[in-house]
Order: sequence, then C-alpha cells, then structure tokens
Amino acid sequence: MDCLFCKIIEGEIPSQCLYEDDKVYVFKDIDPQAPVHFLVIPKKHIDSLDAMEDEDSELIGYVFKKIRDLAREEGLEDGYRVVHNIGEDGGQSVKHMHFHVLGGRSLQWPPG
Ligand code: DGP
Repeated sequence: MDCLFCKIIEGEIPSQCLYEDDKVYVFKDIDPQAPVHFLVIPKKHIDSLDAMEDEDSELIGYVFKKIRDLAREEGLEDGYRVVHNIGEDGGQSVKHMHFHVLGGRSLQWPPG
C-alpha cells in the first residue's frame, strides 16, 4: 500500500517522533498551525473513522488515551484541540487515520 504515514511509521520517511509503542505513532506535523501541533496515528492502517470496523474500537480508545497523555506531557494544561479530518469535504489530505493535536495558543472557532 502506498501510504505516506505507513512509510513514516516504518522509518522510510523521516519524522520528528514524540512517542511510539506497538499500537500508535506520534510525530510533529510538518506544517504546524499552532505552537504545539502533533499527529497521533494508529500503526494499523485505517483510512479514517469513517472506515473503522467494530473491532477497531479498543484501538481508537487507546489512541485517545495517548492523546490525553501526550497533551499533558507537551504542557497543554490550558487546553487544546483534537481534529480529525475525514474525506474530501472534511479536508483530509492523507488517507491514514490521524488526529491533529493543536495547542499553545488561544484557538478560534469555527474553523474555515
Ligand atoms: P489532513 O489534511 O488532516 O489530512 O492532515 C495531514 C497533515 O499531515 C497535514 O497537517 C500535514 C501533515 N503532513 C503531510 N505530509 C507530512 C510529512 O511528510 N511529514 C509530517 N511530519 N507531516 C506531514
């Protein structure tokens, strides 16, 4: 499968890794939109939440637990935003499930 984020997980494409275990990979976004902007991805290739199977529920719960842990470690105690873009209208450019974690400044709402 020709997937950019699978290649990042495999180390074929370099990234600034913040955390890794057997289930998730966490790395800095190449085009940060906030002082803190990292991506949390499951190592299992799933296109997006729209493509998840029932059996992925536990894995995705684990991903969210890691988002909480990493946000604390990155000093986002004043708050942060988790974004998951899905499909063309959702603005998804990489078809491997990823959760943006953004913080370190006051974020505006609504997004564009
Ligand atoms: P989205 O538009 O939601 O699919 O977000 C994809 C994000 O992935 C976008 O914010 C930029 C980031 N990105 C794309 N290519 C690379 C890369 O090669 N390395 C890193 N670290 N991030 C990337």
